Amino acid sequence: MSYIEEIIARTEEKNPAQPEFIQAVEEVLHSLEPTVEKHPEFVAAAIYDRLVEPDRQIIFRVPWVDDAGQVRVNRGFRVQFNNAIGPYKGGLRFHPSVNLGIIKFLGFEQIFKNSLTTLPMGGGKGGSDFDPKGKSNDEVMRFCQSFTRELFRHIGPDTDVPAGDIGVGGREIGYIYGYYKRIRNEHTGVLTGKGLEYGGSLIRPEATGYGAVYFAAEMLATNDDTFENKVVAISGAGNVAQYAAEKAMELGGKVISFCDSSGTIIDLEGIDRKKLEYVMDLKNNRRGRIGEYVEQYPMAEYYEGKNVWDVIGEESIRIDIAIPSATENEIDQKQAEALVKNGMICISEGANMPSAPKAVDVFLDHKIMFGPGKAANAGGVSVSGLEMTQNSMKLLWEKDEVDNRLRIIMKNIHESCRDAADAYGFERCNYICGANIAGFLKVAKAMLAYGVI
Ligand code: NDP
Ligand code: 2IT
Repeated sequence: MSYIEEIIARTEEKNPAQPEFIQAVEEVLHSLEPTVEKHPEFVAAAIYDRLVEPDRQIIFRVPWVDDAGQVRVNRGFRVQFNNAIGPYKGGLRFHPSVNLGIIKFLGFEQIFKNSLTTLPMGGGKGGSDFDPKGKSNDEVMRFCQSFTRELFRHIGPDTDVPAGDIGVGGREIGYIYGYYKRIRNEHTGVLTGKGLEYGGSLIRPEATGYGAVYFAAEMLATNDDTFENKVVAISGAGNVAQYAAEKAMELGGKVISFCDSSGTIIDLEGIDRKKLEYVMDLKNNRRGRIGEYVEQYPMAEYYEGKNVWDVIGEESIRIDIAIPSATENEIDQKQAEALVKNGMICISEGANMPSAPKAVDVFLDHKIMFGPGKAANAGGVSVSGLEMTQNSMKLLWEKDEVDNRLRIIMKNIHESCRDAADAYGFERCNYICGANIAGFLKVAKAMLAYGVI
């Protein structure tokens, strides 16, 4: 058994029933194999063992009262994984599937993602098994206030700075920030993704989706190719999916899909600006289901209970580019094979870990340009970092300033993935190992500098 395999085995033994966390650890550590030989000092200081053990895992009760006056209880989490290169930073996810293993997988990924951005941010993640779907605004507010009643003591602008993720958008950040401000009597940059009126940054809502498209454009450019006239399949219909669609369209791509947990819509005529505005209003204001799209646009097709990748395979729909933007493990091996068969040349992961390990193997075997989540979706946390900078300076940058910085960051992330893959002898399209190694080295060197702490 190699040194890395021993660490993976120990991590599995210590963290039973956390399959997503183990999946993320395996993927990262396997690609770090070549660093073991090059850096005996990392082994001597047990950097790899220390990396898979979070600094701190906080679990708490979140009681709240629903509109019928009934007391409900959810579970809250904040995992502060690693703050070697900056304060803990990462989103909050509200979804019924949330458990400790999922938050740990997300927090672990965040360490390397945040390192890749070049900004000083450590890795963390939090959330709750609360389901915002079907809840009134008042119920969401009461839940957020109860959640913050415990979270507030663990976070701070120089300690840990949460943001949004699945189920946590502008509305939830407003409630959490407002309550934090009230109980701390402080107006600081303790959260990102804030409203523009109270310390938010322009381009933060757009950043993850735009960034995933910028990363895809960088990959395509290595083959002198662009988004022009490409058929683009996008999954999800939330924050990341909406803005990935907007930017892909702007660059000349034809976006044909969205999905939510109820089903998928395929619009082979292409989703234009007006149709996207309909989806944004449906999802962000009316909080409806994506199936309603076909009532407005009957030329589109709705597939109940299926995700985008099922439909593309079953209906043999030709696509060029995929931007999975819903959730982890949404693409399995069979679906990956169908995507390759249907002509896909490039995939940029807007979501965290959307491709299951066997799906990733299919993409690499077929030399598909593959942008792994921790590189491709780093635009969101990058602009969160820029929001923190603006909060510290107590000013607001203009839209173009933030967007240009985002573009440069995504270009630099693409370059550092390629350079690290080259330096460690991986194939050119293997951005995965490049991302893991480049993200890891900075964190490992910082940990080494601190001694054993
Ligand atoms: P949203 O809550 O805005 O949207 C999530 C979308 O994905 C919804 O359409 C939702 O459908 C669908 N979805 C979520 N879970 C499932 C599931 N289990 N099965 C099927 N569909 C599902 O979240 P975001 O757009 O913010 O996040 C999407 C992905 O991007 C996540 O993986 C997140 O971790 C990642 N990400 C987000 C960033 C951000 O800045 N927001 C930054 C980097 C990564 P439904 O409404 O039916 O639940
Ligand atoms: O997964 C992610 O990078 C996010 N949900 C965004 C985190 C952040 O702090 O902006």
